[in-house]
Amino acid sequence: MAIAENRSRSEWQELDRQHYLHPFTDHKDLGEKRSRIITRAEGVYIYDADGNKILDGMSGLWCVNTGYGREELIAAATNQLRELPYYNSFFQCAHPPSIELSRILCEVTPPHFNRVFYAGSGSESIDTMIRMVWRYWDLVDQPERKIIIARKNAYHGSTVAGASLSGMEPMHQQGGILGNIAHIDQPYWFGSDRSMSEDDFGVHTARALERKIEELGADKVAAFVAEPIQGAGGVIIPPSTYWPEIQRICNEHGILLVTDEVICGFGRLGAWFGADYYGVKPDLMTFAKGVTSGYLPLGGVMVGDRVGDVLIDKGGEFYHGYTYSGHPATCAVAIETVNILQREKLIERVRDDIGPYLQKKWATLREHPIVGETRMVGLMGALELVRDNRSLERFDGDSKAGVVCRNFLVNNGLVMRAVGDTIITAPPFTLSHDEADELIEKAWKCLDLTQKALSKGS
Ligand code: PXG
Repeated sequence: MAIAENRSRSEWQELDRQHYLHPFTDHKDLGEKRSRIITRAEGVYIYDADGNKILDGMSGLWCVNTGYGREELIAAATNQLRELPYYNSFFQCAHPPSIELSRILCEVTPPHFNRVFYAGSGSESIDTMIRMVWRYWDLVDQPERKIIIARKNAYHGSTVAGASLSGMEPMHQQGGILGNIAHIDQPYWFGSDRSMSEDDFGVHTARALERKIEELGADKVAAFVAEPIQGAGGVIIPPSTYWPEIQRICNEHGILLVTDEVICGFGRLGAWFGADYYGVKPDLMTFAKGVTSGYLPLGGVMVGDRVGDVLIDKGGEFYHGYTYSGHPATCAVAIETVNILQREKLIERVRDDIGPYLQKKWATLREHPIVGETRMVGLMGALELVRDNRSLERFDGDSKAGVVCRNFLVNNGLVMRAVGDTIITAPPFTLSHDEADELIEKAWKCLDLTQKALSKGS
């Protein structure tokens, strides 16, 4: 049964304005503009309270990877809620869904991952990971190794630890940021002065890690944490030289390597994890979002043997955990999500079929007069808006080209996100070829509208 179906769109908007504080939202501004009320979804489409059908080019928020309306996931949740809606896994208790999911996750991750710790979200996974990293170094008698290095413009969540580790200046300016965290530049070639080749730039930006380690002292550095491809920061795809150099540096200095797989994990790049795609061997991997296809909230940390063996052999009790660590219904949905990915070969589909299909079409957008670069790996892509696609001159910040384009997109039935003047997309793995064509046609049309609107304004 839908909730209070009889309210009109404007009633919902008014109640929303009065009572509901949204994430990352300016409420004065929202109060004037009003929210778009999304009422239902099916396949790769969402529907709003006015009946508009909108192609979801963001899979919700990078999570509904197997698409909306999945009866198998709904059944997995309801069956589990009926059988055992909740029990904790503190005090030497466990239940079949959390144990079974643990087994499955250790099977789909690289062989050195044999243990998992559950959380309720990506941010909680990051907090868990940081506490684990510090605990590890204490247990191996190097307690002075405390500093965690992350990257500018990274997004790792918005709890105190998540916001601290994230490299987002506006978040840091609002205070409450932890110590023992340092940031280095991101491997954003298009955003650089482009005086280096992409390959040289990849090595150069990876070596920023080495320079930072030398500056801080290797004996003070605990870990390096990075998204395989930065998501919320604008789909920053590193040059192919980047990750091998990062791996070398972490190995040489003995520091832990952590990949934040909250977006890249569970198939987004056409491989199970970003670490698989780039051929790196992280010690820990954080995950959330795609593990349940977004149907219920679940996150966690995959613990590699280097850390796991020490935690267990020497660690005693780890004073950490959440009420909802390993929640039975979320674990049941995650098990079924992995089943769907395997049964329907959706990750292979991203790698061999819809991924290459959309990538090829996406690349044609580069011909549009206001597109300076297109890039996409698997089903995770971005395009850069520029004033002129030959000189690559960027719009000035005041023109808000990204926001203008994003608004045209949603009003024309396609959700993509704007990060500054970068337009990003991450559609569900079930996107058909026709739906991919629709995405590209709508994108082209909205680029035209954006170009017209901005040339009028200038
Ligand atoms: N790590 C990464 C890589 C993420 O993308 C988190 C951690 C935190 O997850 P939770 O579940 O605590 O939100 C994220 C979340 C955006 C956007 O605008 C991206 C995220 C969240 C909200 C908005 O692209 N990613």
